[in-house]
Amino acid sequence: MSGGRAPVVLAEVREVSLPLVKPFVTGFGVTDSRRTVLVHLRDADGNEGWGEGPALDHPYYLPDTTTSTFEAATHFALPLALAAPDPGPATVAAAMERIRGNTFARSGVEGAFWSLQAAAEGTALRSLLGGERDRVPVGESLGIADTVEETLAEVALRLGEGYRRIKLKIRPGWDVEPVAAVREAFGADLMLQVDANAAYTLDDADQLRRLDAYDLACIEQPLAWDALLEHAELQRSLATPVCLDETLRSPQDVRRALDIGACRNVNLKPGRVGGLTASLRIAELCADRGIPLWCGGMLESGVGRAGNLALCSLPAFTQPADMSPASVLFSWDLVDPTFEVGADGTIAVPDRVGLGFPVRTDRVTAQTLRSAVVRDTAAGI
Ligand code: OSB
Ligand code: MG
Repeated sequence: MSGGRAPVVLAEVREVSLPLVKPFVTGFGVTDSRRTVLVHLRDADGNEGWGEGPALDHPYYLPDTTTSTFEAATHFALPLALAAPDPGPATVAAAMERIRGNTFARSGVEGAFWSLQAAAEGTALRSLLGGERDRVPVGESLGIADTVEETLAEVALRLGEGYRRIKLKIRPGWDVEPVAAVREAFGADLMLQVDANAAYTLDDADQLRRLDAYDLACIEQPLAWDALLEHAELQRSLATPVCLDETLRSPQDVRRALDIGACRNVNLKPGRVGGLTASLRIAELCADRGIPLWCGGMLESGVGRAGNLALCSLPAFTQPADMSPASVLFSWDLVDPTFEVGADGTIAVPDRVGLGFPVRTDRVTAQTLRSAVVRDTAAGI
């Protein structure tokens, strides 16, 4: 241990269950339970760090699951991080680079070191990341509904609450009809986009091209999670920008996708790309190339959302983030007070020291399904 950081005296991984208000229906299926992974650190001065590895319960979005994330964080990511020389945001990211994939686990661990560092320095996470904005515009991601009427009612509700942009989940059989209805009902000024969560193939290109008529900000992840070349082929025949989500799991993935024209818009989720260090690299890449960038969401608790929000305060994020307030997803949050969307469709990025939101440790404890204390034998804890 060197560099003036107080040593980490507690390092634990927790699997917690968050009851969803209603099932989230997408192109990959129904998500009706939500377990997530938290990483908690404490240093010898009593500063706390919290991070979240928000994989889903199932492997239908990406290979990572809550279970695999808990295991990878407990047995590999956190031990490697603790054994890094002078563990801090940058050194732990480098120490965990040996791990293949398991981006959500690495992100949860790194997030805890970022917020611990902010707490120890007496600064806000946002400032540590170099963020400038104090409010960020947000949009809502609407799951697939049973009827078009239900979707129209939900869009009206969210626009009334101030949301700046609407993203509709689509899949074969639920695409042009809801998109046309929303465009017709809410007019040309509505920023509207769709997310297919990998539910189409190149054989569906004609159907996807029909969406060009609705002036969408982007079509997110139309093809399979690993279909990089196919997305480039599709983008060549679509007027609407393709946005990639599942396919982009590292800064290198983003560079490759942009180099071959597989997308013209980027959804960045810190969990999916392995953490905030990789996110900063991607933000720089997109800013350099003039690519519209926005922060996606993984139905995170307020712990994960806090990191996303701090990241969104960077100027490279040029489009509204997927960031429904926790109250839209859960009846309560693991942070309290949590954030709320203002009437102007923006959320305040806190300038509080550390994570930015007070963690309700009583709720974390009550919701914990299992936990593991990780000891760095080299550091004697
Ligand atoms: O594809 O963007 C996605 C949630 C879970 C998994 C994948 C996605 C989503 C969302 C929700 O769209 C966005 C949010 O967290 O508000
Ligand atoms: Mg998506």
